[in-house]
Amino acid sequence: MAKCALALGSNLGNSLDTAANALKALTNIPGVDLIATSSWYQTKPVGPPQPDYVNGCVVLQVQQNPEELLTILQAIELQFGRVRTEKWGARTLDLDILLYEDLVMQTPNLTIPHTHLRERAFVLVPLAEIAPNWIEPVSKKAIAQLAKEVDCTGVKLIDPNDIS
Ligand code: 5RZ
Ligand code: CA
Ligand code: CA
Repeated sequence: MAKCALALGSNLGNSLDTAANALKALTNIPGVDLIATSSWYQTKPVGPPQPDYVNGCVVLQVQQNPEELLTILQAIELQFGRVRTEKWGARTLDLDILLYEDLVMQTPNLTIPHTHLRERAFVLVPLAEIAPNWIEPVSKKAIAQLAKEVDCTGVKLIDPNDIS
């Protein structure tokens, strides 16, 4: 079994519902166990102008290798209506592998740790909630430390009372 961290993002449709349902779909996959779930955050878009995102992170124990996991994540994205248009455009669901054990790998369709992990507050803030001491293997810094080093304005906790 391998420990891995994923990011969830959505900024089209009912993003909170989508994120919560995508999480359920993930945990229903054989060989995937949910270890921890972050709060949900409303975040300002980074990149091209588009609606605000809902972002969150999870830590999983998985039997799948990174390539197998990526295939599963892409199938769930499609199941939730993801349509590939422009790069970095708005999407109903985005599932990214952030970390996989202490693995560093780069293939044409998968980079671990995720390319944007070290500089994106919309990923680091939720991840620091559930994996503060996980060492990011490229910078060799803890997630909590990386989260301290980025500008977190634009990343707002969604009050759980507003969800249920
Ligand atoms: C960042 C793309 C800088 C281009 C990116 C999300 C440039 C996002 C998300 C929020 C994207 C990206 C990929 N903004 N922007 N949450 N995804 N808040 O990170 O999940 S597009 Br230049
Ligand atoms: Ca992403
Ligand atoms: Ca993605």
